[in-house]
Amino acid sequence: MFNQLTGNLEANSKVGVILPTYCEAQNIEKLITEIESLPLNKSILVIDDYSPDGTAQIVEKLQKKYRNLLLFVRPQKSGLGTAITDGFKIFLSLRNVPEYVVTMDADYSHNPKELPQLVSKMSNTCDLIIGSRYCKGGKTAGWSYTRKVISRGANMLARSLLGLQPHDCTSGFRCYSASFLKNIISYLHSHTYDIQIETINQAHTKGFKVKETPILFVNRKRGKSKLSLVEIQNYLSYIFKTMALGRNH
Ligand SMILES: Nc1nc2c(ncn2[C@@H]2O[C@H](COP(=O)(O)OP(=O)(O)OP(=O)(O)O)[C@@H](O)[C@H]2O)c(=O)[nH]1
Ligand SMILES: [Mg+2]
Repeated sequence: MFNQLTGNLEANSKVGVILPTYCEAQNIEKLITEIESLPLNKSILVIDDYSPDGTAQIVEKLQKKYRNLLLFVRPQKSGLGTAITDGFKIFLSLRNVPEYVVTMDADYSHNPKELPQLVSKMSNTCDLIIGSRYCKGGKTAGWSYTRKVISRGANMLARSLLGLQPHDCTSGFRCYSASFLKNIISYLHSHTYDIQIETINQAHTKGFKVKETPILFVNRKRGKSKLSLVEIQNYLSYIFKTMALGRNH
């Protein structure tokens, strides 16, 4: 199913880290190096959409150095939602499934130094920890006024129209338990940024516990944002479809 997957598939890691990438050549090497240096038993999985800037080639070079670095290259840009879902499927299909799966952006908006803290908040009573910009102690830095309004508006809609509880429903810096992912994987259909609310929605529907922990989100310094009108439209259409059809559709 995942023919284009390379790297050591026999690793026995506690944490699987998914890095979705589209044109992150300016960020990816430093980010992987920094995650590798963390005191955590982890594997890293880059899901790249054939980035024309050579992101995947940089990862291939790093695979010679890091045995726990996996790479899955898809033939074209296919959306953040399907990238994350493919990442979940890959980790769940390994012989040694990691106990936890972390997702984070590859543009340095999420600080890898906060990753161990995120994982440490997981417990028997929690299945999803959201690195939150909007709970007490969370922050964003470097965003334009428009970007802040988009993010706040997206959260306001998810909370008020879908009844989701977290203060930050759209953050991509998260830690999931593998048992929760096994339970919801066949229900995930999001193509783009709506994946972030679809997973929370699934947790609420199926009675899994979601918590937040504060993070500092810093606007990307290198490379371009991939958030476009199409992504915003997809996000809104997920919300309205869920309202119309109910949570279980
Ligand atoms: N594989 C894959 N990765 C994607 C796709 N779209 C976005 N990404 C990655 O997902 C992460 C988040 O995308 P960003 O462009 O940073 O989106 P954002 O953080 O909402 O927007 P900014 O705040 O403007 O950076 C980054 O690591 C991107 O490279 C996609 O279609 N395919
Ligand atoms: Mg970003």
